[in-house]
Amino acid sequence: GVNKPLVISTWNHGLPANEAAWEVLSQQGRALDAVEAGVRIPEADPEVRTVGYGGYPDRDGFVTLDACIMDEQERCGSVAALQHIKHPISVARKVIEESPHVMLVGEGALQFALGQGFEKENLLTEASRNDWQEWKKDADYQPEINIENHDTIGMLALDSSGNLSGACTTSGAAWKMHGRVGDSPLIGAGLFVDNEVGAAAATGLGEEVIRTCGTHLVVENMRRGDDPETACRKAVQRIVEKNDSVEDIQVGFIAVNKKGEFGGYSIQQGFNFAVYESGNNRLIDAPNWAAS
Ligand code: SD4
Repeated sequence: GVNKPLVISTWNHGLPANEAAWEVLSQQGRALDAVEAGVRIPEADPEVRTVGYGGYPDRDGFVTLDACIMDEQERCGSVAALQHIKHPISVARKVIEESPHVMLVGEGALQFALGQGFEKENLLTEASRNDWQEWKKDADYQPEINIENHDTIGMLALDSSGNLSGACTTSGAAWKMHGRVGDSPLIGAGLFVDNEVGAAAATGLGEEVIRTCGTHLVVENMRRGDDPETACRKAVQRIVEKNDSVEDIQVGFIAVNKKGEFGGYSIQQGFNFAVYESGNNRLIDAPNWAAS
């Protein structure tokens, strides 16, 4: 039988996010509603410094958010470099429902959000402002591996009807250049869903995920018969092959297939993901290339 419903998401912050998603899934709700409700938890949490409100700003002190969402009909919506809106994932969903487009960026995305009734807020918390001021003393851009064990949240759900959806949301790389867009809002990079096959999400250094169309690669691997973990491992292997050294690079993938099998794999140790299945929510340490 099919292992459903099921929800899986990246990092420690995936646990509370899964709880919110499970409330939808356990009532025969739609995977799309589940993933949106799920990732809104870390988006709103100022303690999560890598997603939404309270996220680290760019090097000029602006909190700019990236997010995308994709449903079982491969409809997708995305926002990038969006400022002042606490829930970019919900704006991304509105892009599907209320616009003829897939992706809106920057000022245009903000205007769209305000037009849809979203509230303009200050997202730079005291704590993140202080860290930014501390960083500015050296102003050294060096992406960190496994930032406090939470980075982007990517979430994938299989609902009781057997449909897949996914969501991905982040404040992006801390201290990035103003205007930098990562993998997280890019369909096929940070997130990909094909309801015939499976779904995948990515976390870590976005530039490397973009260069390899990471999650599209994971889903295509599953289409050719790989189980989810193997599909993720091969996408990690591709990134490893494209770099002279991956010592300073972390990328992690998670994936789910139509049977409700799931898996994850990362370059470095330290990546984990949360899985909620059969009424039980738990964290799993992903196998990784460095240890293989
Ligand atoms: C990104 N994958 O924007 C996201 C999160 C991150 O270092 O900042 N990773 O690249």
